[in-house]
Amino acid sequence: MKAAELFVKCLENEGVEYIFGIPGEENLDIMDALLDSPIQFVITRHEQGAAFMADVYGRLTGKAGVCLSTLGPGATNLVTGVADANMDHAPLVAIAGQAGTNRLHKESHQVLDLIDIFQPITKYASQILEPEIIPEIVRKAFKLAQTEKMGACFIDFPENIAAMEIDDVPLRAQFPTMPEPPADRVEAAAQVISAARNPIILAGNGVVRAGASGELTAFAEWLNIPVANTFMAKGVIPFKHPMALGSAGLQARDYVSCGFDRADVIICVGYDLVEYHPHLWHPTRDRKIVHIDTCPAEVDACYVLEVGVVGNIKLSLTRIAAQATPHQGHLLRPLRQALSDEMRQHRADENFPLKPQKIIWDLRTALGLEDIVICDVGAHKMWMARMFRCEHPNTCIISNGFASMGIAVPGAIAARLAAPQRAVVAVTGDAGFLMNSQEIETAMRIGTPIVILVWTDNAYGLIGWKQMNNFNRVSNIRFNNPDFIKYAESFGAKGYRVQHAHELLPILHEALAANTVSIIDCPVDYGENLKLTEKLGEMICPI
Ligand SMILES: Cc1ncc(C[n+]2csc(CCOP(=O)(O)OP(=O)(O)O)c2C)c(N)n1
Repeated sequence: MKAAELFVKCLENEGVEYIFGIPGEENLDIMDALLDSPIQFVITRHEQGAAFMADVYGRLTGKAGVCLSTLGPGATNLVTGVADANMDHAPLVAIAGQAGTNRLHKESHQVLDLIDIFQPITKYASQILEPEIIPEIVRKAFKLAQTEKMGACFIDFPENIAAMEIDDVPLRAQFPTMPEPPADRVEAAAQVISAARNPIILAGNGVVRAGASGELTAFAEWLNIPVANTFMAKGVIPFKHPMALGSAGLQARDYVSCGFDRADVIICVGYDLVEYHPHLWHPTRDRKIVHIDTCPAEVDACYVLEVGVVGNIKLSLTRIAAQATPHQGHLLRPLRQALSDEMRQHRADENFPLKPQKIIWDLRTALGLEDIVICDVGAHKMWMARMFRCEHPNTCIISNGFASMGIAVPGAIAARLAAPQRAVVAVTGDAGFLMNSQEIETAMRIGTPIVILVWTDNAYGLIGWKQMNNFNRVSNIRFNNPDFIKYAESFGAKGYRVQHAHELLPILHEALAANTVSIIDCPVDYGENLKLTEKLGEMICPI
Protein backbone atom coordinates (compact mmCIF):
# COMPACT_ATOMS: atom_id res chain seq x y z
CA MET A 1 0.00 0.00 0.00
CA LYS A 2 0.97 3.66 -0.15
CA ALA A 3 2.52 5.26 2.93
CA ALA A 4 -0.47 7.65 3.03
CA GLU A 5 -2.82 4.65 3.28
CA LEU A 6 -0.81 3.17 6.16
CA PHE A 7 -0.92 6.59 7.82
CA VAL A 8 -4.72 6.70 7.56
CA LYS A 9 -4.96 3.11 8.90
CA CYS A 10 -2.87 4.23 11.88
CA LEU A 11 -5.34 7.07 12.51
CA GLU A 12 -8.26 4.61 12.30
CA ASN A 13 -6.40 2.37 14.74
CA GLU A 14 -6.33 5.29 17.21
CA GLY A 15 -10.12 5.56 17.01
CA VAL A 16 -10.15 8.81 15.02
CA GLU A 17 -13.71 9.66 13.93
CA TYR A 18 -13.20 13.12 12.46
CA ILE A 19 -10.41 15.10 10.87
CA PHE A 20 -11.00 18.85 10.70
CA GLY A 21 -9.10 20.68 8.02
CA ILE A 22 -8.40 22.01 4.56
CA PRO A 23 -6.75 20.02 1.77
CA GLY A 24 -3.71 21.30 -0.11
CA GLU A 25 -1.39 20.36 -2.92
CA GLU A 26 1.10 18.67 -0.60
CA ASN A 27 -1.34 16.28 1.11
CA LEU A 28 -3.03 14.85 -2.01
CA ASP A 29 -2.19 11.24 -1.10
CA ILE A 30 -3.59 11.54 2.43
CA MET A 31 -6.79 13.11 1.12
CA ASP A 32 -7.12 10.35 -1.48
CA ALA A 33 -6.52 7.60 1.11
CA LEU A 34 -9.24 9.13 3.31
CA LEU A 35 -11.81 8.33 0.61
CA ASP A 36 -11.47 4.64 1.53
CA SER A 37 -11.63 5.25 5.28
CA PRO A 38 -14.56 5.49 7.72
CA ILE A 39 -12.95 8.65 9.13
CA GLN A 40 -15.10 11.67 8.30
CA PHE A 41 -13.22 14.67 6.93
CA VAL A 42 -14.83 17.92 8.06
CA ILE A 43 -13.86 20.63 5.59
CA THR A 44 -13.44 23.93 7.39
CA ARG A 45 -13.14 27.46 6.00
CA HIS A 46 -9.98 28.39 7.85
CA GLU A 47 -7.31 26.17 9.40
CA GLN A 48 -7.70 28.06 12.69
CA GLY A 49 -11.31 26.89 12.78
CA ALA A 50 -10.10 23.31 12.22
CA ALA A 51 -7.60 23.53 15.08
CA PHE A 52 -10.20 24.95 17.49
CA MET A 53 -12.63 22.18 16.49
CA ALA A 54 -9.97 19.55 17.26
CA ASP A 55 -9.18 21.37 20.52
CA VAL A 56 -12.78 21.33 21.78
CA TYR A 57 -13.42 17.80 20.50
CA GLY A 58 -10.39 16.72 22.58
CA ARG A 59 -11.59 18.54 25.70
CA LEU A 60 -15.04 16.95 25.53
CA THR A 61 -14.07 13.39 24.61
CA GLY A 62 -10.61 12.94 26.19
CA LYS A 63 -9.54 11.55 22.79
CA ALA A 64 -7.19 13.59 20.63
CA GLY A 65 -9.02 15.84 18.18
CA VAL A 66 -7.30 15.79 14.80
CA CYS A 67 -6.76 18.71 12.43
CA LEU A 68 -5.01 18.78 9.08
CA SER A 69 -3.55 21.42 6.81
CA THR A 70 -1.24 21.84 3.91
CA LEU A 71 2.34 23.09 4.35
CA GLY A 72 3.44 26.72 4.88
CA PRO A 73 0.44 29.07 5.18
CA GLY A 74 -2.01 26.27 5.97
CA ALA A 75 0.18 25.10 8.84
CA THR A 76 0.81 28.60 10.20
CA ASN A 77 -2.97 29.10 10.25
CA LEU A 78 -3.23 26.10 12.60
CA VAL A 79 -0.85 27.63 15.11
CA THR A 80 -3.30 29.54 17.35
CA GLY A 81 -5.66 26.61 17.89
CA VAL A 82 -2.80 24.17 18.44
CA ALA A 83 -1.17 26.48 21.00
CA ASP A 84 -4.55 26.89 22.68
CA ALA A 85 -4.99 23.12 23.05
CA ASN A 86 -1.45 22.67 24.29
CA MET A 87 -1.59 25.36 26.94
CA ASP A 88 -5.06 24.32 28.10
CA HIS A 89 -3.97 20.64 28.15
CA ALA A 90 -6.49 19.44 25.57
CA PRO A 91 -5.50 16.34 23.58
CA LEU A 92 -4.93 17.23 19.92
CA VAL A 93 -2.93 15.88 16.97
CA ALA A 94 -2.18 18.31 14.14
CA ILE A 95 -1.02 17.02 10.77
CA ALA A 96 0.48 19.11 7.99
CA GLY A 97 1.47 18.15 4.49
CA GLN A 98 5.01 19.11 3.60
CA ALA A 99 7.11 19.57 0.47
CA GLY A 100 9.09 16.55 -0.72
CA THR A 101 12.34 15.83 1.15
CA ASN A 102 14.21 16.74 -2.05
CA ARG A 103 13.41 20.46 -1.56
CA LEU A 104 13.38 20.98 2.20
CA HIS A 105 17.05 22.00 2.38
CA LYS A 106 16.66 25.19 0.33
CA GLU A 107 14.46 28.20 -0.42
CA SER A 108 11.40 26.64 -1.96
CA HIS A 109 7.73 27.45 -2.66
CA GLN A 110 5.69 27.58 0.62
CA VAL A 111 8.38 25.72 2.54
CA LEU A 112 8.87 26.54 6.23
CA ASP A 113 10.55 24.43 8.85
CA LEU A 114 7.32 23.39 10.54
CA ILE A 115 9.00 21.35 13.25
CA ASP A 116 10.76 24.52 14.38
CA ILE A 117 7.43 26.36 14.41
CA PHE A 118 5.41 23.70 16.20
CA GLN A 119 7.99 22.46 18.71
CA PRO A 120 7.39 25.28 21.23
CA ILE A 121 3.61 24.83 21.12
CA THR A 122 3.41 21.03 21.30
CA LYS A 123 4.56 18.13 23.48
CA TYR A 124 6.01 16.38 20.44
CA ALA A 125 6.63 17.43 16.84
CA SER A 126 8.05 15.00 14.32
CA GLN A 127 8.57 14.62 10.60
CA ILE A 128 7.89 11.39 8.73
CA LEU A 129 11.23 10.89 7.00
CA GLU A 130 10.53 7.35 5.78
CA PRO A 131 7.40 5.21 5.53
CA GLU A 132 8.70 2.58 8.00
CA ILE A 133 8.40 4.96 10.95
CA ILE A 134 4.73 5.91 10.35
CA PRO A 135 3.27 3.46 12.92
CA GLU A 136 5.68 4.69 15.60
CA ILE A 137 5.21 8.39 14.92
CA VAL A 138 1.41 8.20 14.86
CA ARG A 139 1.29 6.02 18.01
CA LYS A 140 3.69 8.31 19.86
CA ALA A 141 1.77 11.46 18.89
CA PHE A 142 -1.54 10.04 20.14
CA LYS A 143 0.00 8.51 23.24
CA LEU A 144 1.62 11.77 24.31
CA ALA A 145 -1.39 13.93 23.39
CA GLN A 146 -3.68 11.76 25.52
CA THR A 147 -1.34 11.19 28.48
CA GLU A 148 -1.14 13.63 31.38
CA LYS A 149 -0.55 16.46 31.14
CA MET A 150 -2.47 16.17 27.92
CA GLY A 151 -1.66 18.53 25.07
CA ALA A 152 -0.96 18.94 21.38
CA CYS A 153 1.34 16.92 19.11
CA PHE A 154 2.35 17.67 15.53
CA ILE A 155 3.17 15.45 12.55
CA ASP A 156 4.74 16.78 9.36
CA PHE A 157 4.31 14.48 6.36
CA PRO A 158 6.40 15.23 3.21
CA GLU A 159 4.52 14.50 0.01
CA ASN A 160 7.15 12.25 -1.60
CA ILE A 161 7.19 9.97 1.48
CA ALA A 162 3.37 9.82 1.46
CA ALA A 163 3.44 8.48 -2.09
CA MET A 164 5.97 5.66 -1.40
CA GLU A 165 5.05 1.99 -1.14
CA ILE A 166 5.11 0.21 2.24
CA ASP A 167 3.79 -3.03 3.68
CA ASP A 168 3.18 -2.59 7.40
CA VAL A 169 0.46 -2.41 10.07
CA PRO A 170 -0.34 0.04 12.90
CA LEU A 171 1.02 -0.52 16.40
CA ARG A 172 -1.46 -1.64 19.04
CA ALA A 173 -2.98 1.40 20.76
CA GLN A 174 -2.23 1.13 24.47
CA PHE A 175 -3.35 3.55 27.15
CA PRO A 176 -1.00 4.04 30.08
CA THR A 177 -2.63 3.86 33.50
CA MET A 178 -1.80 6.50 36.06
CA PRO A 179 0.27 5.12 38.94
CA GLU A 180 -1.21 4.82 42.44
CA PRO A 181 -0.29 7.65 44.84
CA PRO A 182 2.49 6.69 47.30
CA ALA A 183 1.02 5.66 50.68
CA ASP A 184 3.35 7.90 52.71
CA ARG A 185 2.30 10.98 50.67
CA VAL A 186 -1.37 10.12 51.14
CA GLU A 187 -0.80 9.81 54.87
CA ALA A 188 1.15 13.09 55.04
CA ALA A 189 -1.61 14.93 53.13
CA ALA A 190 -4.29 13.45 55.40
CA GLN A 191 -2.37 14.67 58.46
CA VAL A 192 -2.03 18.23 57.15
CA ILE A 193 -5.71 18.32 56.21
CA SER A 194 -6.80 16.88 59.57
CA ALA A 195 -4.74 19.45 61.47
CA ALA A 196 -6.05 22.39 59.40
CA ARG A 197 -8.34 24.98 60.97
CA ASN A 198 -9.90 26.35 57.76
CA PRO A 199 -9.01 24.25 54.72
CA ILE A 200 -10.23 25.16 51.23
CA ILE A 201 -10.00 23.22 47.95
CA LEU A 202 -8.97 24.77 44.63
CA ALA A 203 -10.07 22.37 41.88
CA GLY A 204 -8.66 22.71 38.37
CA ASN A 205 -9.04 21.36 34.88
CA GLY A 206 -7.03 18.23 35.74
CA VAL A 207 -10.05 16.98 37.71
CA VAL A 208 -12.12 17.20 34.51
CA ARG A 209 -9.44 15.40 32.49
CA ALA A 210 -9.19 12.66 35.12
CA GLY A 211 -12.98 12.23 35.19
CA ALA A 212 -12.66 12.65 38.97
CA SER A 213 -15.48 15.09 39.71
CA GLY A 214 -17.48 12.40 41.55
CA GLU A 215 -14.50 11.63 43.80
CA LEU A 216 -13.84 15.34 44.35
CA THR A 217 -17.46 15.95 45.40
CA ALA A 218 -17.37 12.93 47.75
CA PHE A 219 -14.06 14.16 49.22
CA ALA A 220 -15.45 17.66 49.86
CA GLU A 221 -18.69 16.28 51.26
CA TRP A 222 -17.10 13.73 53.58
CA LEU A 223 -14.44 16.10 54.92
CA ASN A 224 -16.75 19.16 54.87
CA ILE A 225 -14.25 21.27 52.94
CA PRO A 226 -15.53 23.97 50.56
CA VAL A 227 -14.45 23.92 46.91
CA ALA A 228 -13.53 26.81 44.64
CA ASN A 229 -13.08 25.81 40.99
CA THR A 230 -11.03 27.46 38.28
CA PHE A 231 -12.83 28.78 35.18
CA MET A 232 -11.81 25.63 33.32
CA ALA A 233 -13.15 23.37 36.06
CA LYS A 234 -16.69 24.68 36.17
CA GLY A 235 -19.09 21.93 37.24
CA VAL A 236 -16.46 19.65 38.86
CA ILE A 237 -18.67 19.97 41.92
CA PRO A 238 -22.34 20.73 41.20
CA PHE A 239 -23.03 24.37 42.01
CA LYS A 240 -26.13 23.31 43.93
CA HIS A 241 -23.87 21.39 46.35
CA PRO A 242 -23.55 23.26 49.67
CA MET A 243 -19.74 22.85 49.55
CA ALA A 244 -19.45 24.65 46.15
CA LEU A 245 -18.09 28.19 46.35
CA GLY A 246 -18.16 28.90 42.59
CA SER A 247 -15.37 30.00 40.26
CA ALA A 248 -12.08 31.62 41.18
CA GLY A 249 -10.20 33.38 38.42
CA LEU A 250 -10.90 37.07 38.22
CA GLN A 251 -7.84 39.30 38.20
CA ALA A 252 -9.63 41.27 40.92
CA ARG A 253 -10.70 40.12 44.36
CA ASP A 254 -14.03 38.32 44.58
CA TYR A 255 -16.07 36.73 47.39
CA VAL A 256 -14.08 33.55 46.97
CA SER A 257 -10.87 35.51 47.72
CA CYS A 258 -12.15 35.86 51.29
CA GLY A 259 -12.12 32.07 51.51
CA PHE A 260 -8.45 31.96 50.47
CA ASP A 261 -7.65 34.75 52.95
CA ARG A 262 -9.17 32.77 55.81
CA ALA A 263 -7.67 29.41 54.80
CA ASP A 264 -4.62 27.98 56.51
CA VAL A 265 -4.44 24.96 54.18
CA ILE A 266 -5.18 25.15 50.45
CA ILE A 267 -5.74 21.80 48.76
CA CYS A 268 -5.09 22.11 45.01
CA VAL A 269 -6.55 19.26 43.00
CA GLY A 270 -5.75 18.84 39.29
CA TYR A 271 -4.83 22.50 39.23
CA ASP A 272 -2.63 23.88 36.43
CA LEU A 273 -0.91 27.14 37.31
CA VAL A 274 -1.77 28.57 33.89
CA GLU A 275 -5.45 28.60 34.88
CA TYR A 276 -5.21 31.13 37.72
CA HIS A 277 -1.86 32.40 38.83
CA PRO A 278 -1.04 31.59 42.48
CA HIS A 279 0.06 35.15 43.23
CA LEU A 280 -3.62 36.08 42.84
CA TRP A 281 -4.87 33.63 45.48
CA HIS A 282 -1.76 33.16 47.63
CA PRO A 283 0.12 36.47 47.64
CA THR A 284 1.12 36.04 51.29
CA ARG A 285 2.98 32.77 50.52
CA ASP A 286 2.40 31.59 54.08
CA ARG A 287 -0.35 28.99 53.71
CA LYS A 288 0.21 25.25 53.56
CA ILE A 289 -0.39 23.91 50.06
CA VAL A 290 -1.37 20.30 49.42
CA HIS A 291 -0.89 19.45 45.74
CA ILE A 292 -2.94 16.52 44.43
CA ASP A 293 -2.26 15.92 40.76
CA THR A 294 -1.01 13.54 38.10
CA CYS A 295 2.34 15.35 37.79
CA PRO A 296 4.75 17.08 40.15
CA ALA A 297 3.99 20.75 40.77
CA GLU A 298 5.31 23.60 38.65
CA VAL A 299 7.83 25.80 40.46
CA ASP A 300 6.44 29.14 41.58
CA ALA A 301 7.30 31.39 44.50
CA CYS A 302 3.63 31.42 45.54
CA TYR A 303 3.23 27.66 45.08
CA VAL A 304 5.66 26.04 47.49
CA LEU A 305 4.23 22.76 48.74
CA GLU A 306 3.68 21.35 52.18
CA VAL A 307 2.83 17.95 50.63
CA GLY A 308 2.59 16.73 47.03
CA VAL A 309 0.52 13.65 46.19
CA VAL A 310 1.28 12.61 42.62
CA GLY A 311 -0.62 9.81 40.90
CA ASN A 312 -4.14 8.80 39.98
CA ILE A 313 -6.31 11.70 41.21
CA LYS A 314 -9.37 9.55 41.93
CA LEU A 315 -7.36 7.20 44.13
CA SER A 316 -5.55 10.05 45.86
CA LEU A 317 -8.83 11.74 46.79
CA THR A 318 -10.49 8.54 47.97
CA ARG A 319 -7.52 7.44 50.05
CA ILE A 320 -6.83 10.82 51.64
CA ALA A 321 -10.53 11.16 52.52
CA ALA A 322 -10.46 7.75 54.21
CA GLN A 323 -7.57 8.83 56.47
CA ALA A 324 -8.38 12.48 57.22
CA THR A 325 -10.63 13.85 59.97
CA PRO A 326 -13.75 15.72 58.79
CA HIS A 327 -14.16 19.46 59.47
CA GLN A 328 -17.12 21.66 60.33
CA GLY A 329 -17.11 23.42 56.97
CA HIS A 330 -19.78 26.06 57.58
CA LEU A 331 -17.52 29.10 57.75
CA LEU A 332 -17.50 29.87 54.03
CA ARG A 333 -21.24 29.38 53.37
CA PRO A 334 -21.88 33.16 53.31
CA LEU A 335 -19.51 33.48 50.31
CA ARG A 336 -21.61 31.09 48.32
CA GLN A 337 -24.75 32.87 49.45
CA ALA A 338 -23.38 36.28 48.39
CA LEU A 339 -22.60 34.96 44.89
CA SER A 340 -25.96 33.22 44.62
CA ASP A 341 -27.77 36.42 45.60
CA GLU A 342 -25.87 38.32 42.90
CA MET A 343 -26.81 35.75 40.27
CA ARG A 344 -30.50 36.30 40.99
CA GLN A 345 -30.34 40.05 41.46
CA HIS A 346 -31.04 41.16 37.87
CA ARG A 347 -32.98 38.18 36.59
CA ALA A 348 -36.09 40.24 35.89
CA ASP A 349 -34.23 43.40 34.84
CA GLU A 350 -36.07 45.17 32.02
CA ASN A 351 -33.29 47.56 31.01
CA PHE A 352 -32.01 47.65 27.45
CA PRO A 353 -29.24 46.93 26.42
CA LEU A 354 -29.31 43.85 28.63
CA LYS A 355 -27.23 43.48 31.76
CA PRO A 356 -24.73 40.60 31.59
CA GLN A 357 -26.38 39.06 34.66
CA LYS A 358 -29.77 39.03 32.90
CA ILE A 359 -28.34 37.39 29.77
CA ILE A 360 -26.73 34.68 31.89
CA TRP A 361 -29.87 34.07 33.91
CA ASP A 362 -31.96 33.61 30.76
CA LEU A 363 -29.34 31.36 29.13
CA ARG A 364 -29.23 29.14 32.24
CA THR A 365 -33.03 29.03 32.27
CA ALA A 366 -33.26 28.06 28.59
CA LEU A 367 -30.60 25.33 28.66
CA GLY A 368 -30.76 21.85 30.15
CA LEU A 369 -28.14 21.07 32.78
CA GLU A 370 -26.35 18.63 30.46
CA ASP A 371 -26.29 21.04 27.51
CA ILE A 372 -23.00 22.60 26.50
CA VAL A 373 -21.82 26.19 26.29
CA ILE A 374 -18.58 27.09 24.54
CA CYS A 375 -17.45 30.46 25.77
CA ASP A 376 -15.23 32.82 23.81
CA VAL A 377 -12.73 35.24 25.34
CA GLY A 378 -13.59 38.75 26.50
CA ALA A 379 -15.65 40.53 29.15
CA HIS A 380 -18.48 38.05 28.50
CA LYS A 381 -16.12 35.24 29.57
CA MET A 382 -15.51 36.89 32.93
CA TRP A 383 -19.25 37.18 33.52
CA MET A 384 -19.95 33.65 32.34
CA ALA A 385 -17.13 32.15 34.41
CA ARG A 386 -18.34 33.95 37.50
CA MET A 387 -22.12 33.66 37.14
CA PHE A 388 -23.14 30.79 34.85
CA ARG A 389 -24.02 27.92 37.17
CA CYS A 390 -22.81 24.46 36.14
CA GLU A 391 -23.94 21.23 37.67
CA HIS A 392 -21.73 18.98 35.50
CA PRO A 393 -18.12 19.23 34.28
CA ASN A 394 -17.50 20.01 30.61
CA THR A 395 -20.81 21.84 30.25
CA CYS A 396 -19.17 25.28 30.01
CA ILE A 397 -15.92 25.15 28.07
CA ILE A 398 -13.65 28.11 28.71
CA SER A 399 -10.20 28.64 27.22
CA ASN A 400 -8.30 30.12 30.12
CA GLY A 401 -4.71 29.05 29.63
CA PHE A 402 -3.96 30.47 26.20
CA ALA A 403 -7.27 32.38 26.30
CA SER A 404 -7.60 32.87 22.57
CA MET A 405 -10.52 34.73 21.03
CA GLY A 406 -12.29 32.91 18.20
CA ILE A 407 -12.74 29.49 19.82
CA ALA A 408 -16.50 29.61 20.43
CA VAL A 409 -18.05 29.16 16.97
CA PRO A 410 -15.75 26.36 15.70
CA GLY A 411 -15.72 24.87 19.21
CA ALA A 412 -19.52 24.70 19.25
CA ILE A 413 -19.53 22.80 15.94
CA ALA A 414 -17.10 20.23 17.36
CA ALA A 415 -19.14 19.98 20.56
CA ARG A 416 -22.23 19.17 18.57
CA LEU A 417 -20.34 16.43 16.71
CA ALA A 418 -19.02 15.04 19.99
CA ALA A 419 -22.42 15.23 21.73
CA PRO A 420 -25.17 15.23 19.08
CA GLN A 421 -27.92 14.71 21.69
CA ARG A 422 -27.13 17.88 23.60
CA ALA A 423 -27.93 21.48 22.72
CA VAL A 424 -24.81 23.60 22.13
CA VAL A 425 -24.51 27.37 22.49
CA ALA A 426 -21.51 29.50 21.51
CA VAL A 427 -21.37 32.53 23.80
CA THR A 428 -19.19 35.16 22.20
CA GLY A 429 -18.37 38.83 21.97
CA ASP A 430 -18.94 40.58 18.65
CA ALA A 431 -15.17 40.73 18.02
CA GLY A 432 -14.42 37.07 18.73
CA PHE A 433 -17.47 36.09 16.70
CA LEU A 434 -16.17 37.67 13.49
CA MET A 435 -12.77 36.02 13.97
CA ASN A 436 -14.18 32.62 12.98
CA SER A 437 -17.75 33.26 11.82
CA GLN A 438 -16.87 31.80 8.41
CA GLU A 439 -17.37 28.39 10.07
CA ILE A 440 -21.13 29.01 10.05
CA GLU A 441 -20.89 27.75 6.48
CA THR A 442 -19.24 24.56 7.80
CA ALA A 443 -22.00 24.09 10.38
CA MET A 444 -24.73 24.58 7.75
CA ARG A 445 -23.05 22.21 5.31
CA ILE A 446 -22.44 19.36 7.76
CA GLY A 447 -25.75 19.91 9.58
CA THR A 448 -24.70 20.76 13.14
CA PRO A 449 -27.40 22.92 14.70
CA ILE A 450 -25.87 25.40 17.15
CA VAL A 451 -26.96 28.68 18.71
CA ILE A 452 -24.53 31.59 18.61
CA LEU A 453 -25.31 34.16 21.29
CA VAL A 454 -23.42 37.34 20.43
CA TRP A 455 -23.00 39.92 23.21
CA THR A 456 -22.95 43.04 21.05
CA ASP A 457 -21.19 46.19 22.26
CA ASN A 458 -19.37 47.28 19.07
CA ALA A 459 -16.08 47.18 20.97
CA TYR A 460 -13.29 45.06 22.41
CA GLY A 461 -15.19 45.14 25.68
CA LEU A 462 -12.70 43.48 28.02
CA ILE A 463 -9.89 45.75 26.86
CA GLY A 464 -12.08 48.81 27.42
CA TRP A 465 -12.85 47.53 30.93
CA LYS A 466 -9.15 47.21 31.76
CA GLN A 467 -8.28 50.55 30.18
CA MET A 468 -10.93 52.27 32.27
CA ASN A 469 -9.69 50.53 35.43
CA ASN A 470 -6.12 51.59 34.74
CA PHE A 471 -6.39 54.98 33.02
CA ASN A 472 -10.05 56.03 33.27
CA ARG A 473 -10.26 56.41 29.47
CA VAL A 474 -10.37 54.05 26.50
CA SER A 475 -8.01 53.75 23.57
CA ASN A 476 -8.87 52.23 20.14
CA ILE A 477 -11.48 49.70 21.10
CA ARG A 478 -14.54 50.59 18.99
CA PHE A 479 -15.65 49.09 15.68
CA ASN A 480 -18.81 48.57 13.61
CA ASN A 481 -20.65 45.35 12.96
CA PRO A 482 -22.47 43.92 9.97
CA ASP A 483 -26.22 43.42 10.25
CA PHE A 484 -26.14 40.06 12.05
CA ILE A 485 -29.61 39.04 10.83
CA LYS A 486 -28.69 39.56 7.19
CA TYR A 487 -25.30 37.96 7.85
CA ALA A 488 -27.00 34.85 9.29
CA GLU A 489 -29.44 34.71 6.41
CA SER A 490 -26.65 34.94 3.84
CA PHE A 491 -25.44 31.55 5.13
CA GLY A 492 -28.99 30.14 5.13
CA ALA A 493 -28.93 30.35 8.95
CA LYS A 494 -31.50 32.04 11.19
CA GLY A 495 -30.87 35.50 12.63
CA TYR A 496 -32.50 37.18 15.66
CA ARG A 497 -32.07 40.60 17.21
CA VAL A 498 -33.01 41.19 20.84
CA GLN A 499 -34.74 44.60 21.10
CA HIS A 500 -36.22 44.37 24.60
CA ALA A 501 -34.93 42.53 27.65
CA HIS A 502 -37.98 40.26 27.86
CA GLU A 503 -37.40 39.01 24.28
CA LEU A 504 -34.19 37.10 24.99
CA LEU A 505 -35.68 34.07 26.73
CA PRO A 506 -38.34 33.29 24.06
CA ILE A 507 -35.74 33.85 21.31
CA LEU A 508 -33.38 31.40 23.05
CA HIS A 509 -36.16 28.82 23.34
CA GLU A 510 -37.04 29.20 19.66
CA ALA A 511 -33.41 29.03 18.51
CA LEU A 512 -32.64 25.99 20.66
CA ALA A 513 -35.65 24.17 19.26
CA ALA A 514 -34.71 24.95 15.63
CA ASN A 515 -32.76 22.39 13.68
CA THR A 516 -30.36 24.92 12.19
CA VAL A 517 -27.68 27.44 13.05
CA SER A 518 -29.08 30.49 14.83
CA ILE A 519 -27.34 33.77 15.51
CA ILE A 520 -28.74 35.97 18.27
CA ASP A 521 -27.59 39.58 18.28
CA CYS A 522 -27.95 40.57 21.92
CA PRO A 523 -26.90 44.12 22.86
CA VAL A 524 -25.15 44.13 26.24
CA ASP A 525 -24.74 46.89 28.80
CA TYR A 526 -21.08 46.75 29.78
CA GLY A 527 -21.64 49.67 32.12
CA GLU A 528 -21.99 46.77 34.56
CA ASN A 529 -18.27 45.97 34.19
CA LEU A 530 -17.10 49.03 36.05
CA LYS A 531 -19.88 48.66 38.60
CA LEU A 532 -18.59 45.16 39.32
CA THR A 533 -15.00 46.39 39.65
CA GLU A 534 -16.19 49.09 42.04
CA LYS A 535 -18.33 46.73 44.06
CA LEU A 536 -15.59 44.11 44.40
CA GLY A 537 -13.04 46.83 45.20
CA GLU A 538 -15.19 48.04 48.09
CA MET A 539 -16.19 44.53 49.16
CA ILE A 540 -16.22 43.79 52.86
CA CYS A 541 -15.81 40.05 53.30
CA PRO A 542 -19.11 38.50 54.32
CA ILE A 543 -17.27 36.11 56.67
C1 LIG B 1 -6.75 36.05 19.36
C2 LIG B 1 -6.76 37.08 20.44
N1 LIG B 1 -6.53 38.38 20.13
C3 LIG B 1 -6.56 39.32 21.10
C4 LIG B 1 -6.81 38.97 22.40
C5 LIG B 1 -6.84 40.05 23.49
N2 LIG B 1 -8.25 40.26 23.89
C6 LIG B 1 -8.79 39.62 24.94
S1 LIG B 1 -10.40 39.95 25.16
C7 LIG B 1 -10.42 41.02 23.85
C8 LIG B 1 -11.69 41.73 23.46
C9 LIG B 1 -12.78 40.79 23.09
O1 LIG B 1 -13.83 41.52 22.51
P1 LIG B 1 -15.21 40.82 22.18
O2 LIG B 1 -15.00 39.55 21.47
O3 LIG B 1 -16.13 41.79 21.53
O4 LIG B 1 -15.76 40.44 23.63
P2 LIG B 1 -16.15 41.43 24.83
O5 LIG B 1 -14.91 41.70 25.62
O6 LIG B 1 -16.70 42.70 24.21
O7 LIG B 1 -17.16 40.66 25.63
C10 LIG B 1 -9.16 41.09 23.25
C11 LIG B 1 -8.82 41.94 22.08
C12 LIG B 1 -7.03 37.60 22.68
N3 LIG B 1 -7.26 37.15 23.91
N4 LIG B 1 -7.03 36.70 21.68
